[in-house]
Amino acid sequence: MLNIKKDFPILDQAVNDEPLVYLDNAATTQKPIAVLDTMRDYYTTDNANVHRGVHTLAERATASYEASREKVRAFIHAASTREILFTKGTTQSLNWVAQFARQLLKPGDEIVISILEHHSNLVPWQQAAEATGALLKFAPLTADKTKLDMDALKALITDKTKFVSIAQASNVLGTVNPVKDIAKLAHENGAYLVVDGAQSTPHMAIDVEDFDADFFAFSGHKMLGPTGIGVLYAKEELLNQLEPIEFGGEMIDFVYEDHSTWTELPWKFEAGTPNIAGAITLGTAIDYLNQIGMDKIQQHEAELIHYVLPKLQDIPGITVYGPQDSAEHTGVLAFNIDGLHPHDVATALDMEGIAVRAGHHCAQPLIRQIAPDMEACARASFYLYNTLEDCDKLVESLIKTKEFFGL
Ligand code: 7TS
Repeated sequence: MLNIKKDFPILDQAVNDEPLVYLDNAATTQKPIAVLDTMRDYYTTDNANVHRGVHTLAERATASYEASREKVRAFIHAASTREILFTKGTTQSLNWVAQFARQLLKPGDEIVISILEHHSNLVPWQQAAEATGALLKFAPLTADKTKLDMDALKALITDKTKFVSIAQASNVLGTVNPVKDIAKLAHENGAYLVVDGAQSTPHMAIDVEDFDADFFAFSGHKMLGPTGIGVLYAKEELLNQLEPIEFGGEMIDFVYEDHSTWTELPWKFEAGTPNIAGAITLGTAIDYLNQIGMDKIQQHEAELIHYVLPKLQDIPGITVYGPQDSAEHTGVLAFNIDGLHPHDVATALDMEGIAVRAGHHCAQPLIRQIAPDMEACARASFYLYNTLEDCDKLVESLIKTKEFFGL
């Protein structure tokens, strides 16, 4: 198992007089020293605007910014850096895709998503459907409400479907959707596949060419990078057809009083001064993950879940959502305890130094189905720096919390 907590200074602190146990990694992750150093070094020695200056600092900043784009390309196995657009994060990436979709959708066209989507992969599609007269359809969960119903999804995708947009990994159920199969279904019906990779890219090896996504979105801050930087991957042939979403500096070739022309990919989509420090620092986060190896990270999380899921299931009155077999479960464990509101669970755990999230997890339609009484749940989400001791602390504290509330 990995033993790398020492690389993450923030984890070495007490919260409410208890050693911090950080289990809110699906919301955002902590940063290793190497990532913190890159941010500081960039502003200390290289800070300049990119793509415009000929002076030395501008050249250094531009070289590092573009080197980071290459690191992202390699990390997700894209064919070309022309396919890698820097954004603020998954939410902006998916909003861009839904804006692009407006350029392609006609009244009567269909968009297929699923009921387990994060609001970021739902609300932009509602808006696109409303603006274009397209119809938004939802693939349901299986009858046991533990995962996406692939048969139902298959039946929903027809030659009317123009976009299928699905999370590769759920931020609540802890499931992984078979995006390669879904890409095939979409493409057989002439639709584009959009993949929300926010919860998968930090945790497993990604190969966009292998699963043949047309668009792929993820956030830097969920994979040890800073906030405010994310990525939209899109196939080059598609980006060549699409018009930019935002206009201004950086993205133009020639500007006249009555019209303008656009520069080449990928810069045609990156209007204005980008998040240079964020992009460069994301590159260091990718280096850090690569040094450990995505397969090892996935294995580490699998071992944690294999250890902790049965212990949680043994606590009387607890319901853990998603698959009940640890082999099918990612490092996201959403749960409720009978008779306790999840906010009380999260507050009680915080008193023990444990950080978990409680609420609807930006997936209200899903939560209404899996936890109709509470319309909320608690969620412990694990990452590469978590340990078996963290798992033990969670289980002990949940038992203590139940005793405290007389349950
Ligand atoms: N898609 C999924 C599947 C997510 O889990 C999240 C964030 C997003 C999109 C949006 O990412 P952002 O970086 O643009 O905010 N999920 C969560 C979560 O589960 N708890 O806090 C944020």
